[in-house]
Amino acid sequence: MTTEHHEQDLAALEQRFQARIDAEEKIEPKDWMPEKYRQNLIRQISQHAHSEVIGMQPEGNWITRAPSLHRKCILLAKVQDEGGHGLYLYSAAETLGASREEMNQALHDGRAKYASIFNYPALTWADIGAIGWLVDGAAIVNQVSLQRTSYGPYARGMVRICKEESFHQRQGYHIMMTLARGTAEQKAMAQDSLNRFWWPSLMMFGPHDAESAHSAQSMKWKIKRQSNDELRQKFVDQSVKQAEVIGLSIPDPDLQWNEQRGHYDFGDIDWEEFNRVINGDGPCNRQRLAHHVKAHEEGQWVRDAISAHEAKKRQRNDRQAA
Ligand code: BYC
Repeated sequence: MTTEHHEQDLAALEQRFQARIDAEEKIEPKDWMPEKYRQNLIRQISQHAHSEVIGMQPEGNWITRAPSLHRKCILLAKVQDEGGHGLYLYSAAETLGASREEMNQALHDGRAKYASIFNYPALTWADIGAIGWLVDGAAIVNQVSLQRTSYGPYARGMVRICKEESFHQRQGYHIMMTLARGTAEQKAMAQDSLNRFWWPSLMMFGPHDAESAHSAQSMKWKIKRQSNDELRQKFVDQSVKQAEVIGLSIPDPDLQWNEQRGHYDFGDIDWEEFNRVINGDGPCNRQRLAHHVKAHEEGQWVRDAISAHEAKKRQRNDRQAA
């Protein structure tokens, strides 16, 4: 085949692919897809998976210090859920040809990112409330939208993840509500936590649409269904009312209802801070990554044992078949 023919074939395949996307068909692992679609999905899904797993660290830190047995059981279950979410997502990325080893290596080398929010410390028990309420709350807004993403395995993974995230969000809000109704000291602790987690939560949605490197192509391929700014606005609108109900105030003097837009206006995000954190220089980046590398190395014997067991099983099956 000549190069010209090859290019014509490729253009026809790409056109058919876009027509399937436009018709709201889901793309499945064995379907033809443009290489850039595959790469972009591996990037986003693996970073999403890394976020779930790294996100276990700030909360895991509080399991032994939860204020009651009941809270401890709930937090333990929630942190385990996050690990499970990571596994669904790694599996979805594996259907695109990425291996777990490659994805882990990219995380450890600093080539793959994870959500900026997990580079902030969980300093008090109220932070566990704020993480559930705001961080899981932001994650749900983003993930509800991703339930309609064009890649089948990712979309189906999101449906299940969203169900669990809504429980996580409620447990966080319940912690905040309990503290806000408690002593003056407890209420102050809840407010301090909201003050520290509010702005980093808004950063979870990524840069403004005009600055977002991947958005235009991702929207065309329906990998993303709503833009970074649209989703951020949705999150602000829902959170203002939730803060009001429990008597906490959002730390933004520019926050104001805009009758004309039908949305809240809000202040400027500190993009310098955002860039610092996503490029490895946030308050806990080094600590989070070092912990992940250590846990991965300490788990080597488990991976070795599984491989040895699989090899023995194969040998046994081969002998029986012979
Ligand atoms: N943090 O072109 P853009 C959870 C990067 S965890 C770090 O707009 P895109 C939970 C971006 O990757 C929930 N990096 O990118 C777990 C890109 O860099 P690269 C995590 C960020 O992909 C435990 C560059 O900036 N959710 O639920 O179109 C406990 C340019 O950005 C961030 C997901 O991962 C950020 N905040 O849009 C509690 C959802 N923002 O890759 C809760 C899936 C941007 O070129 N992901 N960057 O090096 C997405 O929806 C999209 O990837 C994003 C960014 C909206 C995050």
